[in-house]
Amino acid sequence: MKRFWVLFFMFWPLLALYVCWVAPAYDWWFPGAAASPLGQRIDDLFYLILIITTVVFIGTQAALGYVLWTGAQRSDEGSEERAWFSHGSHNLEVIWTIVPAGVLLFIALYQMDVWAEYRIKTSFPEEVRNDPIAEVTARQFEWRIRYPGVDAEGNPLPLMPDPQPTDLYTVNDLHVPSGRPVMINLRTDDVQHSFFLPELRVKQDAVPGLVIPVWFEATKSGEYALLCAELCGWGHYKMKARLVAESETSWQTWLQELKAEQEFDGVVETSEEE
Ligand SMILES: [Cu+2]
Repeated sequence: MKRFWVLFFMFWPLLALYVCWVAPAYDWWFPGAAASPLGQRIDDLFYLILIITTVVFIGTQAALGYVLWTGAQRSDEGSEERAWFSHGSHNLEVIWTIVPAGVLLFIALYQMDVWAEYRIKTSFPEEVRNDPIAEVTARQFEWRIRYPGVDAEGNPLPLMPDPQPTDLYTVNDLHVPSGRPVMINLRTDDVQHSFFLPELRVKQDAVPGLVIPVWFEATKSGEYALLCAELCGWGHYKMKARLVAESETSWQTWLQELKAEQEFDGVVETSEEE
């Protein structure tokens, strides 16, 4: 019976390993490869930590299995003692404190560059640091996007902190050029939300009272999900928008179309006489 329990408790970690092993083949994994260069580096960090924790997990589970197995054997020998008592090992304790502390310190230092590039404005790509492409305002339950418009010659205007008459607006539809970094200013009108681009590995809380710069780069043109990752009320589930990354020219064209649509006064002139 004791062996049954030994095998029972050894079965679960083995099952966990098996599930991890087959998960990618069944798509129980990331939503595809990272669609941004920084996202790729974030994935690399994730895999590094996954490898470290897997090695530790297998090691500790194997040690646990060994102790269970030998412990079960011991009480079968008919000895008086029902268990083997230990008061611990000072040396072992020192080792398993210092080794994880070292590993944690290594991870903390190793990920600093990626973190800085992701979050600290002075480490953002220089070309976008002071040039937000749009302002994204979360509210219950949608994303409102404000673009600085274009001037009469079609040149893009800079984004002003306050709304301008030339601004262009969309809801739940963020368009950006692909293949280069872009920065948005993130705000919220009401409660806390979270700007989440899973394919690009971008997630940033929108905090009342703050304007938070967020940058990203879509490697390829395409349509990506833009979700809210902070439970923000009853309609949180429907705070789903899209990010459209497109070539510089088609993005410019889209802006022009948006401008024309927004400036359309509803009057259609016809050439017919009388
Ligand atoms: Cu939300």
